[in-house]
Amino acid sequence: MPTLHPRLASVFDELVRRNPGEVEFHQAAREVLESLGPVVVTHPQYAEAEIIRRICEPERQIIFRVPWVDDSGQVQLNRGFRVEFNSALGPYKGGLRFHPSVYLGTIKFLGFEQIFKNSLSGMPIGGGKGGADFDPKGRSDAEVMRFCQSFMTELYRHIGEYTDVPAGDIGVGGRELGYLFGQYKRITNRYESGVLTGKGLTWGGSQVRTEATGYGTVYFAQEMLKARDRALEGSTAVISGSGNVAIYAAEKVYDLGGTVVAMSDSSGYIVDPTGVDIHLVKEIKERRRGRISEYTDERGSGARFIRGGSVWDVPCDLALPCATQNELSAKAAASLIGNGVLAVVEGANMPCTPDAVRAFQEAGVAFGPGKAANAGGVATSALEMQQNASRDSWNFAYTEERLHVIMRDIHERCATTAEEYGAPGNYVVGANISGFTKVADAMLAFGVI
Ligand code: NDP
Ligand code: 2IT
Repeated sequence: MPTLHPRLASVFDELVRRNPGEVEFHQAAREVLESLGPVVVTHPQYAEAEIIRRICEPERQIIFRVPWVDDSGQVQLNRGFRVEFNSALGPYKGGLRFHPSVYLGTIKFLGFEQIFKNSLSGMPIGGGKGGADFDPKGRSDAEVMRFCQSFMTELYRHIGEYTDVPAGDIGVGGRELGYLFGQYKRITNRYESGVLTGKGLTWGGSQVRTEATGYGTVYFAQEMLKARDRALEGSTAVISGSGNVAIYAAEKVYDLGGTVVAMSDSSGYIVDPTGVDIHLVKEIKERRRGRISEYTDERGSGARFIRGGSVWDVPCDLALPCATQNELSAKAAASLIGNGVLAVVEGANMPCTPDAVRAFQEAGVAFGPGKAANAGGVATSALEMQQNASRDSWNFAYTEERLHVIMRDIHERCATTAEEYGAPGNYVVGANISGFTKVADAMLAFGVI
């Protein structure tokens, strides 16, 4: 593990002591602190004003009970969270995750990442994240609706267009956002479109928001490859996950002339050497809420399903982890490197372990961290807020072009900052320093609050 500047080491020690057991939060914070060494030297004012310590402490953390009744009449109980991490640049902004593994440490790591990602996006949004340890798998629509209504019955008092604007994440898509928005509107008696993003197109949503994270990740990958005189056209890609981010990343890989050879879900992965049929994946995962294993039954012809195992054993030029945190280990990195991968670009949040990231960097593989590469989702959420505020709606082509420009700008910001701080080509350093300094300058301007 790289050593930390002494000033940052004491911040990290304090963070571990104050947040015991929250290992993902420790991991996300450590990565940012490792990048900030040169900033402490060039900008002593940040450390003097304790900006780095303050940025590691959420402004507010809300934990609440979510009781609901299942289809058999049984009372169920979940725990809900909203961590309002930093509002220096705008209202707290970040998704809601519904997954049985969610605990405070998950939401804190995601909220922490979100501060720097949102800053880097160039949009006026702060950082936050929320969710619950609710498992939507196997639940009926009516059960998901009752859960969402109960969740919003507490959450509504903490959010608002100028305060905190949630959206989707794992387990939260169009269906859940519909139930959440409906309940917010009912409780508050306000049609406050800007309170949530990722809304349906007929009730205040933005074109391209559904596609934005996946499309943006691939636009970012395209810029990374261009910077190395390589092209996405003609390349093969392996994508983990088969949810929102993975599906639209795959769609954009095809749009730009590449081929997706493998995708996965939590039970295993499919390999289709002639190219994964993304229409079939959409039908199975989006429409039927089925399992990726169903793909081979319907596709036939050479496609295989491997239960368990690692999707990263499939040789490819481009690896796009789009499922969940720490899904790509050092062992998986060694396998990808051995098979000649050119670039690894994170569609998910923190999917590569620190050892895996180091292995890619040491092997000279281009590595795009999630807080830069997947920022297209939240950036398009900010475009949705902009449309809601002006009661306008833009067409698909215009909105996608805005997203494309945003992703090129983020790439440029990361590359320039990395170079400025003596780490050319290191997008982790570029993203962390660039994201941090903007927030830190705003916090300095506000004084000690
Ligand atoms: P979805 O719920 O749509 O899809 C998640 C996918 O990842 C599914 O295929 C799921 O498989 C798989 N997955 C989830 N948890 C695990 C796990 N513990 N182990 C193995 N596989 C898992 O979520 P999204 O596509 O929205 O999110 C994917 C990632 O992208 C997350 O890290 C999220 O934070 C990040 N992200 C999402 C954004 C968005 O706009 N939605 C924006 C930026 C980042 P299964 O169905 O079997 O559970
Ligand atoms: O991790 C993320 O950036 C998201 N889940 C999207 C957040 C948002 O507010 O659109």
